[in-house]
Amino acid sequence: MKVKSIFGLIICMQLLSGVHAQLISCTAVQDLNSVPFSKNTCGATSDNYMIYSYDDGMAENYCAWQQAGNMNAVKFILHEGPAAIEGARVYVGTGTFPVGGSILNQPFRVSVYANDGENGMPGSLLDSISSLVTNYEWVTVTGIHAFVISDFYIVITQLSNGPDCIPTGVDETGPKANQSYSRNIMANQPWALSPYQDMMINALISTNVGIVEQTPGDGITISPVPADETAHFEFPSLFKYVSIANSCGQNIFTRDVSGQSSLSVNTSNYQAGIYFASFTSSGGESLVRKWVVGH
Ligand SMILES: [Ca+2]
Repeated sequence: MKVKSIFGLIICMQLLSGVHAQLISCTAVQDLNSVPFSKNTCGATSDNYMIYSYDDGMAENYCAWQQAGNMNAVKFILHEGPAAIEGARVYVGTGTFPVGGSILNQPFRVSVYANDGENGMPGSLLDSISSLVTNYEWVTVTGIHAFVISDFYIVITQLSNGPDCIPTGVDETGPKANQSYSRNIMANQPWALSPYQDMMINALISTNVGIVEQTPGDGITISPVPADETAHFEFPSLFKYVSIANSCGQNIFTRDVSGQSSLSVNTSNYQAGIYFASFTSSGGESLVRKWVVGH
């Protein structure tokens, strides 16, 4: 199954030069990209990750902030969770925008945020890395290690003032995904849907998601295997929350376990199948374990 989808992704890359209609068949073989959206493209540039994108690869416009510190983001819908985010890429064009500016070697930051902020906006910071505009067109940044179990944001923070700053390409070809958001943090404004759609910010998602089923020594056990009426979780008392997501990445259970080292969950109403348990510390760090319910 994995091999099949990788082949599909490579074919998609070859089609990126223009035959957009055929990209739909590519999205069908890649579950993460199964958005009912014909422009949603995917491609593989290495054996280790695939590109999750809402743009058609060609910029009709660009945007950039006047002030460093401000942010642009694309929200990615996670259809098959969870996923490991390895990095991001952003289309910066060929140096024609911002007019009068110089974009090469300008600093920016790539961050992955969970969608747990107010109104589903970016909330918890999952990982972040700083980089420079090393080249024209697509600038790829790896070194991110974020594990997501629901929709997430890739945020580009501008770290230099315009016009000498990173621009973000805008794909104005319809239909639009309208998944692009902006935040003028220097003016203390909240996240809002951007007037610029669709920003050419892509997520790099691992193709070999390593869900650790049992890691000796981390003190987490989930029993029995499979769980029937009840699942019993044991874990170090350092965790604040235990949450459970179904195989679609939807959170179906969260419990504050401060000071506890075990938890029993009634699973009699759970459909048989794969689930993910997240053990989250007060600092926001999570361990995720795959487990199974069978009746
Ligand atoms: Ca376009």
